[in-house]
Amino acid sequence: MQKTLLLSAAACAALAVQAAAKPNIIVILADDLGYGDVSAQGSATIHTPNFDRLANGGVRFTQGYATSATSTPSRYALFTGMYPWKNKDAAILPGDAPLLIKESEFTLPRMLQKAGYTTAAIGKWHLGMGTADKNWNEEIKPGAREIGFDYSNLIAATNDRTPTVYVENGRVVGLDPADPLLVSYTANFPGEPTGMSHPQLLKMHPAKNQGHNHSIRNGISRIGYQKGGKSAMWTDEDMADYFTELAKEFISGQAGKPFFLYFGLHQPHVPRTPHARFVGASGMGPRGDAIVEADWSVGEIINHLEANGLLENTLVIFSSDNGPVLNDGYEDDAVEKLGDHKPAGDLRGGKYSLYEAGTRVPFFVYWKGKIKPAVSDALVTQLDIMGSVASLVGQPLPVGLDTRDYLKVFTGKSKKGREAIILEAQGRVALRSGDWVYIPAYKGAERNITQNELGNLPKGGLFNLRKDRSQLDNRIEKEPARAARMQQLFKEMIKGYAAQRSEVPVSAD
Ligand code: NG6
Ligand code: CA
Repeated sequence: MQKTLLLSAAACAALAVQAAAKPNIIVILADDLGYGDVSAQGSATIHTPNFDRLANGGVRFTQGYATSATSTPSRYALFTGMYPWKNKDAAILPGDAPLLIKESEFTLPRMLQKAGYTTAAIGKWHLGMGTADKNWNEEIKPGAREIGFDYSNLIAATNDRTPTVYVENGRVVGLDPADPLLVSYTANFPGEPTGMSHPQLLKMHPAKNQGHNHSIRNGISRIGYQKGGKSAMWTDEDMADYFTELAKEFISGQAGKPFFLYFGLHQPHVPRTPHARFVGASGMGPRGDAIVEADWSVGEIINHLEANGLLENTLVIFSSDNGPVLNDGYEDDAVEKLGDHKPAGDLRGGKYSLYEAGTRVPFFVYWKGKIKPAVSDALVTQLDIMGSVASLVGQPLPVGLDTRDYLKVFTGKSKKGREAIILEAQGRVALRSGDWVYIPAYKGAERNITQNELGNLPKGGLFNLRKDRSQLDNRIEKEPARAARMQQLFKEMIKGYAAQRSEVPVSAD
């Protein structure tokens, strides 16, 4: 009897060690949240106590980057550890796109499965699912499960794209077989109302010349067409509650086994449709209110971990897939009600941009009791989450990946971040190296339809980000030797890939 007791005590100790060695891992990725959209980053114009809790209680990176200035490529890099500009298909995907990541690819969730983790993807996906000619009324395969997620409940693309349904483990949730769901990105289904033909049905209107005027769901016209599937259609205002509840349920369901949760917030991407209890919360209209709602959602998850005694055994990484944008497709007062708020803080540009605000985003790494609160100026990128997590859980990585191990930097034990990162914005690439960023010469518009500055500079750009955070002093012609050195390094790093998917060719000189 005594022996049994002793054994079980030893077994308990072993389990405790194992649990400590395998912390839960949560990656929360906001959608279009800017560097300045978090009150912990100096803004007195918005109040985000839960983002701040992670920022101030963990390592807050002042130079933390998304891989890209748009969603699909950033998420692709997060899950594959590969630079997205190496894959010409890693660009903003329509809602009916096939799965972008190959089933054979090594992925972050698959690696964690090998390490004994139960894995889940909840929220925004935007990596395609199924085949190109999929039937939405059958099992949609391959999808999140085939690249390593044990559980998934997702929106296929963005909240402004059809189909406006949730897909749980490859099946559209709540579908009535008598009313099949049809989706098209080429033509409307005869007789179906669109934002163009039936503007009187809209409660939120598309912005001029920005599309978003196809099929209507919930008084909001979207990009893309759909028909049927009425019982499965989401209600935008309930989306935050829906996904937050699912995340909490998933966490509760793991009963002490290590888990990995990817939580893709849909805010503050358009259409911005916060639940009624957040309407008016920010004084900035729907964009600010959606941020307050996202902050609530993060608070719910952190509080839930705490209530379940899991906070000290959970590594939480919080970031955004790309920088901010105001008018991204709907007339929602984002510009009109902005007031003094600066979504990008003191950074230049925004979503879609090669200027800093395209990719430099909120980036916080929180682990209660394990990571000391700190502000770090180290250069870090979401690309290295995979390599660092591999190191944390002791899993090997195949050769040839772009991700690297910066676990010490992410956990605040070192301030020696990356030497260099290639940044990407809609196929255009730039080099961040040391204190400097080198932006090759790109033709193309100064701003896109959102009015965000794109970083297309006819002679290229060279900025010292330490001295000139806001990129007001272009040194490209003033420091030719440095420009040449950076251009050389840039060419070496992008060898063989550079021009393959640029809207305008990368200029060689
Ligand atoms: C753009 C959409 C924009 C948004 C973006 C994807 C137009 C004019 N604009 O093409 O509204 O949906 O794609 O955003 O169609 S992302 O954050 O998911 O990358
Ligand atoms: Ca985004």
